[in-house]
Amino acid sequence: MFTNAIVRPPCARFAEGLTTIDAGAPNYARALRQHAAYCEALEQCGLKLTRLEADERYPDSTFVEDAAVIVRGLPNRPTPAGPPGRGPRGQASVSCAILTRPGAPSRLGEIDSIAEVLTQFCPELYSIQAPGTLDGGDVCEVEAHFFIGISERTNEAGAQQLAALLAPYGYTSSFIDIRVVENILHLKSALAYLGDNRLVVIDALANHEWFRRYDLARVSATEQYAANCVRLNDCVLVAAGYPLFEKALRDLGYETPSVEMTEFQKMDGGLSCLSLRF
Ligand code: CIR
Repeated sequence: MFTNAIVRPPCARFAEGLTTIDAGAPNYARALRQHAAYCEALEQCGLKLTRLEADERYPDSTFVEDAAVIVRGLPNRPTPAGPPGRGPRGQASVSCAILTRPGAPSRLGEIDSIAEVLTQFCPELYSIQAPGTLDGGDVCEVEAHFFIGISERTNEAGAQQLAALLAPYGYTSSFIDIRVVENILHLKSALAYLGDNRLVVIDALANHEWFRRYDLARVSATEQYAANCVRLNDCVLVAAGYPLFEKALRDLGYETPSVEMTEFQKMDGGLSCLSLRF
């Protein structure tokens, strides 16, 4: 159950952000429209939004997911700070947040404003320390387990620090090296958890030993971008334009609202990275 999300629109310098995609510059006006539609979709899925102002200092700052990992309380599990992590309506509440240390130097400064807003929601805040690096896009929460991608952005020191911070809250972690997988910036470009023991995974990672115990919804190479989807309460929010994957999800019984992501895709951004959800 998710009740909240933090979002930030792209800034006017959005096109100056990092990208490995050769699809031309994003159209800023269209990016703003797509972001507005994304926010509306989150609200339709029942989330209350905290909207940060665009930050002109950091062209990639709309990708807020990379700046923090929000840790929700596990049912019936006391947190290190005290009582079990349950919110007022029985939903999982936030136990702590871990501020990341993005692997791209141009993004390091994004953390400060995220730290500020997270103090409103999180009883404890921790930080990844040098020489560790970690991008939130490499962190995939699956019930009481976290898959952490080792990537061009997240190094082993960062992954190990995150695992150590999560352990007292009852979470186990495992590391998945995605540096060998082509065209994948972050682990969550290739993996999503839908609940009910079901993972969405790209074909190239589907045979990984860690995923054997899950039901897999596989995404073919032609629709790889669609793997970055988000389960939000009764819905799975997907990127528009991937009919095979959308149909597969519908056949599994999910509602699949979709949003246009073309301008974010040009900047290597996926659907999940535009929000921090809790
Ligand atoms: C970057 O390269 O850092 C941004 N242009 C895109 C980050 C996308 N983040 C994500 O998928 N979690």
